[in-house]
Amino acid sequence: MVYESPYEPLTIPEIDLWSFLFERKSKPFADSKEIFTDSETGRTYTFGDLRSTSLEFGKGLQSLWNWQRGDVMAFYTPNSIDTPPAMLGLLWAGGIGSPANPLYTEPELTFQLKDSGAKAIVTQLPFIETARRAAKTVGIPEDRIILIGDAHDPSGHFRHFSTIRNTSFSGRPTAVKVDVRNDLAFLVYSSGTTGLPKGVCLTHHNIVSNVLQMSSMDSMYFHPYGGIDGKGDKGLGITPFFHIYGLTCCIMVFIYTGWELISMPRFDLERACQLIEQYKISFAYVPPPVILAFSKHPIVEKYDLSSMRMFHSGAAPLTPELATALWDRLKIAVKQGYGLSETAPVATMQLPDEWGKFMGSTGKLLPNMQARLVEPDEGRDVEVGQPGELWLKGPNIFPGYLNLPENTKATMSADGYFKTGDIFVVDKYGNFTCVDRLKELIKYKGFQVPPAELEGILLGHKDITDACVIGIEDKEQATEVPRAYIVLKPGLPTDAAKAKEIVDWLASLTAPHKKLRGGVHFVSEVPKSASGKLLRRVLRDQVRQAEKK
Ligand code: 4UV
Repeated sequence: MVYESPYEPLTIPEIDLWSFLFERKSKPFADSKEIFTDSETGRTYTFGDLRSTSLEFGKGLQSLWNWQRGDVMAFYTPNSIDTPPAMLGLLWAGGIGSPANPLYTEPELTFQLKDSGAKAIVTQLPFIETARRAAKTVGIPEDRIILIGDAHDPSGHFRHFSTIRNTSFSGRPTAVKVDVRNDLAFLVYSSGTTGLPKGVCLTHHNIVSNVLQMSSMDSMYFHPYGGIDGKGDKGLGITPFFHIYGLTCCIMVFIYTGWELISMPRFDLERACQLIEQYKISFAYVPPPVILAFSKHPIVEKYDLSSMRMFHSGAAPLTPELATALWDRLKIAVKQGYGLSETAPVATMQLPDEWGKFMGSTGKLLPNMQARLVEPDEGRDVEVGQPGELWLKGPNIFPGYLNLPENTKATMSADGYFKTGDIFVVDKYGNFTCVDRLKELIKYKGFQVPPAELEGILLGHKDITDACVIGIEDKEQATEVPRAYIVLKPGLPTDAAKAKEIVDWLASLTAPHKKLRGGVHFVSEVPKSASGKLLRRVLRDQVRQAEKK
C-alpha cells in the first residue's frame, strides 16, 4: 500500500538554493531582519547582510582561485554565524559544501577530504592543526585553509573569510548557472544502511524542496515578527550545522522563514537556559539528550523559560516518557520528526499541537512525499498495521552516494523508493512511528557511529583477531552507546585493564562520539554467517533478551 502525505502538495520551483533564498520576489520580512546572532559575541547577520556577504565571498572565490562549478569546499568547524554566508557564497560560485564534524581526528577528516575531492577547507583557529595536517595529506595547499569566526591568525599565515570577501575582483565574477536537479549543493557523510561513511549527494532541488516541505509545517506556529515580545520568534541554535539536521533545519530554513537563530558554538545547558531567558527564545530543533537535560537537570529551575513553546526532537528515538517529563516540568511541547541525510533530511514531522495526541510518533509524511512499509528483503508490502521497512519517495530524496553506484542501487527499489533501513508502523491517521532499526547504524546522541568503521580500526590493534560492534541502549542518557565484542590473541589477559586499554586506544583515533561507552566484552568468537559476514543482530538480540530477564 502506498501512503500519501495528507498535506496539500507544494509547488517546488526549479531554482538553485542561493536564488531561492535571496531572490524571492516577496518575502514576509524586511532585509534588516536579524537571522543569525552569535550567542557569545552578540554579532548578528541580518538577511541583507547574509545576501551581500555571501555574494562578496562567492566573488572572492572566483577572483582568487577561479572557483569552478562542482568544486567542493569542506567545512570543518563548530557552529559559527559565518558558516551560512560562506556556504551560500560557495553555492553562488557553483561550489558544493561538504561539512565535517570539527572533532574528527586527522584520519577521519582526511578520509572525507579525499573522498569528496575538497579543494579548500573552512575552519577556525583551534582546529587549524588537524585541518593543516589533513590538508597536507590530500594535497590541499595551506593558503586554501580559510578561517571564520572572530579569531584571526596572529601569524597572518592563514587567510580569513573577511579578506576573501574583500578581494579586489579581477575579471567579471558571475553567478554560476547550475542544473538544479543534477548539480549538488551539499555532500554530507553517512554510512547509510551498511559499511563505512559515504558521500550523500544532495542536489539544489533536494534542499530547496526540504526547506519548503519542512517550513510549511512549523511556519504555521513561528513568525519573523512573532514571539512572546513581538520581536520575532527565535530559535536556539544548538544542533550542529555540520549535520544535515542543522544544515537544513537551522541554516536554510531560518533564512527562508526569517526566524532568528541564536547560534551556540557548543551545547551547554546553563548557557542555553541563560540565552532562552535573555533572548526570549520560542523553540529549538534538538536531539533527544537535550530534552533529557531540560527535563531532569536542577539548573533549569534557576531560569525563566516561559518564552519556550516547543522543542522539536529528531535524529534518534524520543520516548513518550521523556516528552511527558518535559511537559510536566516546564509545560513545553515536545514534538518529533524523522529523517535521514539521504532525505535532506526531514521526511515525517508532528505538528506542535499534535504532540500529546500521538505520543512516540514521528508524525505524518511531509507534503509531496509517499511511503511504503515493506517486508525486509522481499519487497512485499506488510499487512496494514504491521511493522515494515520504511521506503520513501519525494523531491527531497538524494540521487545517490558519491562514486558508489552499487551502494546506490542497493538502496533504491525498482519502483523508485529509497529504502531507509528503519522499521516503522503507521496508524489509521497516517502517523508514522519508528519501532526498530534494520540497518547496522548506531546513533550516539544523534551522531552516527558506523560499527563497520570501528571494527575496521579495532582489527588494526596488534592484540585483536576479531571484533563486532553493536549499539546498547543507555536509558539514563536517552541514547545508544557503542559496545565492542572482541576476540583477543590467545593467552592475553581479558580483564578490566585490558578492556580500558582498548577503549582508550580507540578513543585516541576517533571523534569523541565514537568512544566505546558501552565497554568492551571479550569473547572467544563473534557470530558470523556461513559466508563470513558479521551477524551483529545476533549479539543485539542476545543483549535485548538478557535485558528482558
Ligand atoms: O543520516 P542521519 O544522521 O540523519 C538524521 C536526521 C535527523 C532529523 C531529520 C529530520 C527531522 O525532523 C529531525 O528532527 C531530525 O539524523 O541518521 C538517520 C537515521 O537516524 C535515525 C534513523 O535510524 C535514521 O535512519 N533517526 C532519525 N530520526 C529518528 C531516528 C527518530 N525520530 N526516531 C528514531 N530514529
